[in-house]
Amino acid sequence: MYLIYVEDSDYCRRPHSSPTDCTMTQHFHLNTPLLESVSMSKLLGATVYLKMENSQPSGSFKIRGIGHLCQQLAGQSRGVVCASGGNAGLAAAYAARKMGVPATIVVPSSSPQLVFKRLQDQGATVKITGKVWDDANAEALRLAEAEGLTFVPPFDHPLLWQGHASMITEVAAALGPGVKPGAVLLSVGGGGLLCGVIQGLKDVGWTDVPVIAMETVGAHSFNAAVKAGKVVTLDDITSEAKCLGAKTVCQQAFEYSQSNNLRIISELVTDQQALHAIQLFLDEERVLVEMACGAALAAVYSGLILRLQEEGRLPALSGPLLVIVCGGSSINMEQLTDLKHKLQI
Ligand code: PLV
Repeated sequence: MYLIYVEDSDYCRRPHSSPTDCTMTQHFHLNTPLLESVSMSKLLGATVYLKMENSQPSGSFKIRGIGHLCQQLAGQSRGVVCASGGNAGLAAAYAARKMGVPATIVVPSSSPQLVFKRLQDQGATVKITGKVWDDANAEALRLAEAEGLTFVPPFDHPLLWQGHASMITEVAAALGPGVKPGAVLLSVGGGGLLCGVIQGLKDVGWTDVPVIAMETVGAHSFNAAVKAGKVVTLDDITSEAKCLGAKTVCQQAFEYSQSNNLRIISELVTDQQALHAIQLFLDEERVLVEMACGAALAAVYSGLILRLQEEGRLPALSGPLLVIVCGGSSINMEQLTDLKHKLQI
């Protein structure tokens, strides 16, 4: 299965009879594994399925939406530009490389050093601007305008959500008819993953499935919006989960949170809980993910889901818990050790 997709992606680099060949026929993401987690299931007392988005070519789910958007908008482009905490940029760089288009990725100085190198390895020009993602985004918008580049937003665009939605269609196909998740667990940064998953739930008729939307304290723009009853902008990003660090969540994510037809539960964990979750996940599942993903995993490992059920805020699960393992490339053993020192675990 994987080999076929790799060949398919290479197809996009060959000359085509028409410029739309690539856009029409192929996509860059993989159909990722859906794995049962025995240890999480034991902890929760219910079956837990992991949608392994960490195994995407660019290391996270981002390639689904960004690959789709690039194919729709960047076929004839003189170059793409994306501001990113890391993973959106890696997805844009990957898609651009496959399309033979130059990529400029603007990252804030707060992103770990290892991200810069990974972006360069994907053939991207890396520009470091500002302290947080919002600063980098202002520069990306300026570059797009000044140099006529195609702007690739990391989380706020319907084409991204449409691309991300494919992960839920895949889950529906893998679970088979009659099986529906009891809840979906995911992380929220700017809200693109949340919007994509909601789109996917709509596509397969699962809008009654509750979504548990996790952030870390200090990167909690969605939670702040839900509490304020309107989109708000955080003063700063103080969490180490830099890829969740958009100061303002996208409007669509907030609007979904207000919908009476959806059930979105916004919750927070500390950086320490997210880091602890990364370590447990590495030990139990033998997979290393970054802090942004640890935020979601921590909902299981910290007992938060059980607490939500005890408090009557989450109904008893009527099917398996679906965990979106969003992945992320801003992690290696050195970064993990640094985080342990910084957060004193
Ligand atoms: N990261 C974006 C936004 O950063 C980026 O530029 O890469 N999990 C991982 C591993 C991520 O990289 C991200 C987003 C998320 C979750 C959250 O996704 P979102 O932004 O669509 O809610 C500032």
